[in-house]
Amino acid sequence: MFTMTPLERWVEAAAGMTRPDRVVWCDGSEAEHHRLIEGMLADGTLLPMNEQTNPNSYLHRSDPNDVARTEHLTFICSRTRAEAGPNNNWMAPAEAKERVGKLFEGSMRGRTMYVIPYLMGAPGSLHTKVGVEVTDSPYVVANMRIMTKMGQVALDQLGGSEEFSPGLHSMGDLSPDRRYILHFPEERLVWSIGSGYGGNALLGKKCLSLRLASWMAREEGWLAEHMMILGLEDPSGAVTYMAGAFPSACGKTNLAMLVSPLADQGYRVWTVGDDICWMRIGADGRLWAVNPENGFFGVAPGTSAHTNPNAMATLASNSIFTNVGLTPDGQPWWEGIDPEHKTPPAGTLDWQGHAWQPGDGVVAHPNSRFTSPAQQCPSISPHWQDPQGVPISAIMFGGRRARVAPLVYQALDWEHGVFVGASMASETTAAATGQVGMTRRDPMAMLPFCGYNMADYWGHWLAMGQRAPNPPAIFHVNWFRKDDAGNFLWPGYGENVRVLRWMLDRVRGTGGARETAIGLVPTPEALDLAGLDLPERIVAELLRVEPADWKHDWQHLGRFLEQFGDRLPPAIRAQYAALGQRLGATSSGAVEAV
Ligand code: OXD
Ligand code: MN
Repeated sequence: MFTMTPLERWVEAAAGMTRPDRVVWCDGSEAEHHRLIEGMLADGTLLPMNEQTNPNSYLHRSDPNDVARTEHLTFICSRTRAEAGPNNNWMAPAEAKERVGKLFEGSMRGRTMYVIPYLMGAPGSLHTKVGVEVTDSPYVVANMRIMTKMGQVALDQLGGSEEFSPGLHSMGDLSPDRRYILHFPEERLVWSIGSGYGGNALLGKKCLSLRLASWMAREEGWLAEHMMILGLEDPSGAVTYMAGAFPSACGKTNLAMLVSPLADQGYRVWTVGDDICWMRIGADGRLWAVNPENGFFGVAPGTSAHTNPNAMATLASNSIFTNVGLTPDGQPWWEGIDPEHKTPPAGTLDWQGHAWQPGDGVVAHPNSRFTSPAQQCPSISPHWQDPQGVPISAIMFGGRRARVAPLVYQALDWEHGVFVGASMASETTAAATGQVGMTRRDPMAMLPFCGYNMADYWGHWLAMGQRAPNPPAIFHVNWFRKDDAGNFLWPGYGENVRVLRWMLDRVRGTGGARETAIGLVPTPEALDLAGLDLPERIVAELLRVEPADWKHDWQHLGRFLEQFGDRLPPAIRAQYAALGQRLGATSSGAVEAV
């Protein structure tokens, strides 16, 4: 007798609620892809690009109301509010299903429902998770085909099992008033309605691989992090892997694809991933990391042959561009794409399709993106899909800090490193809606992505350090320090390899450092700055630790940590107090509460 698999039952229930005209199961094949693209070209969802310069690439313009992740409309629907923590919006699961279920009722009438089985990770790897997204957006299908391993490969891995994470997505009417991105971590379930953009709609990325995965990782004893992963090759040919957490649009992709000015000395960078990193403790006691994604969903503005030649080569074909400008000969255009030309060629259309004139606003939306296959990246590591992952020797935490943080410092040990990650802060960017340039605390760059109470998350990080006999060294970096006139002090981009080199020296037990109140800062001689022409005064400024600024930051941090109350792990509390003591900071109301 015919019995339905758990997946078939779930899909049937989803269709029963949303009432699509047809249901299409995606197999991930070329033929299916072509049919979808043809359909989207015909109805204007996609525009063709220049087949000579950008083969097999398309432009999509999203609704102008739907251009970035919407954190205020994103919820964790765990059974209790305390489980979600002050770092998340929370809705009770029953209330969420009742309220948002009404919006899904019939939301796919007149549309096709696509069923996308996908893998996050390499087929057969212990790290890999199976997801299934149903969506009424063919644009989402085309993006998921680049960003994940989609179709038959995922069905093969799933078999008849119920080990998959279901995600229900509908464009709804795209009104922000009826937009919800809901996560039900106990059911491994996502419901997203009212947005077709990026992390709101490509449910394998932020929703499954970070919010739900962070929850699963705590239960299963691993880490799901918002980190790029790179391999630094040294002159002996050995490759040392490093992971780095930075908030959205702070240069993770550029760092992961860095072109090394020290290549003639034998230092070069291999790309493993640019956004997500899953780490497990290996038999050797080290953390082993995989990038579960299959492509890059990179921020376009600022990307150029100068800032990131590997990204430019990656996006040169088989790519989807969202909300960039379009030149008259069908090429993508964004601010910074051509450092020689600040304005686009005459006749360029802006991201909304209007003819752009000098004096108009931006050509590309500041959060415009390219979606490109990872294997097209010239610097992709030969090990980027190794099922066991790559061993991580160093973890970096970083953000945009115009003033307070030096170029780089090392944490004293794992526990201090977890505190350094918990203290992260950054000036906000266009990756999420809201004001740009405000300093916000963003621990481990996970504030928008941690699927549970962050106090428990720090507790989990601390426990992982106790279980891993050989944990990575932890560093904090800041490429964005400015002088009083507002100029960046550090050239950044490829030159960041000089900081990676110092980290490598430290991992190997060499590399000069001096101990400061916040951690170990390089001595100026310990950084290889040859050929950079940086005046000594600037180097000193880059490495300066200013107690007055840090005292101020410490108080700001205290007010942030205070929200977590009794749930804050004692080790974080102790690290906070110890930092205050080293800074000679006087206690405040906030501090007492911590
Ligand atoms: C992203 C983000 O899209 O962090 O990667 O916003
Ligand atoms: Mn990201």
